[in-house]
Amino acid sequence: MQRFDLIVSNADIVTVGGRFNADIGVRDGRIAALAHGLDPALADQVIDAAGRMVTPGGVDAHCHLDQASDDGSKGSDDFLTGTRSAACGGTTTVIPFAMQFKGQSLDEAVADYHRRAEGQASIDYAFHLIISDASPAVVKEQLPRMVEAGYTSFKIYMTYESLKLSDREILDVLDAARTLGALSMIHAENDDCIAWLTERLLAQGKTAPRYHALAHSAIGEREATHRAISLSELVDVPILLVHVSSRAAVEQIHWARGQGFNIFSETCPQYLFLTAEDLGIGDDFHGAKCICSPPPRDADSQKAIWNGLANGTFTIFSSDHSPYNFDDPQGKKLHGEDASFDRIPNGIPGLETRLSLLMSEGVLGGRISAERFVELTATAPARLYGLYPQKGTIAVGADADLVIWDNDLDKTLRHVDLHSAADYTPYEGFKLKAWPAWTLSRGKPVWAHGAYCGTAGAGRFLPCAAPFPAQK
Ligand code: DUC
Ligand code: ZN
Ligand code: ZN
Repeated sequence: MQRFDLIVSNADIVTVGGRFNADIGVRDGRIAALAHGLDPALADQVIDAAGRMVTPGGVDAHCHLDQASDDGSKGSDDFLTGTRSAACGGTTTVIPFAMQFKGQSLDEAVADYHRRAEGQASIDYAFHLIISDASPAVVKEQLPRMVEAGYTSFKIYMTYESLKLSDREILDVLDAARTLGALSMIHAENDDCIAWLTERLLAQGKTAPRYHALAHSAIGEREATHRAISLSELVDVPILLVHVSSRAAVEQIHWARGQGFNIFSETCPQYLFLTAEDLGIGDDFHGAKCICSPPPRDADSQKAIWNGLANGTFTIFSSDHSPYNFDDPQGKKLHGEDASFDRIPNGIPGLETRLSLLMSEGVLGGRISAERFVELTATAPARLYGLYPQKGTIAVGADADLVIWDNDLDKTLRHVDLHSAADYTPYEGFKLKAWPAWTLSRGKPVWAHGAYCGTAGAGRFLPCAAPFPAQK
């Protein structure tokens, strides 16, 4: 008779392939049995799911934790506080970035981020690389070594002075990704459009946070999205467009899919639940709380993003968690409260609230199915980044990363109830119908009875497999 460390009984299990009721037997951190009527006497611990929905632990494939900067700013969350807040919101795997400074080797960048995560993370983690220096040594010698070692996705910026690559450099990185079977993630905004619009707005005295949304226009996002698609077509390699915010960009992706191009795309909660109006009225500096790039758009774009989630245009749903404290001289007030919008650090918190917002408004709001929720938040990111089936599903042999949901809540989202080190949430006062009752990371509770119960250092590094066949 096989014994279990844990049985989660009477679970309404949701996977991409369907929904079924069963007990989940867990041994040594993995799912060892999915069956009806597992004998509770065979387990050290039993959690009665009481017919509640159980989904795979969330895989948040876009978050910035303890990311270095060269301008004196400092993000709120390190690996301790970021993974803690992720766990409390139902996420059990994060993929933050190992960022390369220009002139730095990828080996140094990766070693630096391993040091930052060591002993801190309470859930499992992998790394994407940010490539800001596409020199031949990096592209030809270092990238192959990195892919071999389990870093199989690269973020490429088309904007931000210290990070952006030229189209020529992007082609070089895409070509390397093709040869290695890796995935390039592209931040698509037209840098010259942003610079030109910013200069004009500032010259007109339009400096308040809300002008950030005008400087980062949907037209610039559409153009860069189309250009990224064209570069991917030229090299004949898949790409992922990250944090898609506007109807105009969604239409480009839809078009590219129609052409048969291998284009993946990601969107984030801020493009469903915020608009440019959240960047403030008049000169109100509080609008800085919602400054991120691309910025939240309008109701029409929100509708296009919801449609894209429902109809399959989007592959994954991530947070782009990149918090800066509002009341902090290293955060949103880096250059004081009178700073022009272009000097305010970009990014907002979202790791902890990603799943509950989408469960509440997407699944319980009748916009997407529970199966699609699982696909967007866990299965597809695990597949795309080479972590499936260890992560992203509920199946025998998979890690026992599970969320047991309370789905009949009438809860108000409050920053004081969250576990990130960020000093605000952009979703203050939002109504939620759902929140995890339990989050289990490899069979161990990290969130239960309304409290964090994880352990710093329990999270393991996950080397990723290359998601695509290598091409000559
Ligand atoms: N934009 C990014 O590209 N990354 C982090 C945060 C942001 O706003
Ligand atoms: Zn980005
Ligand atoms: Zn980001």
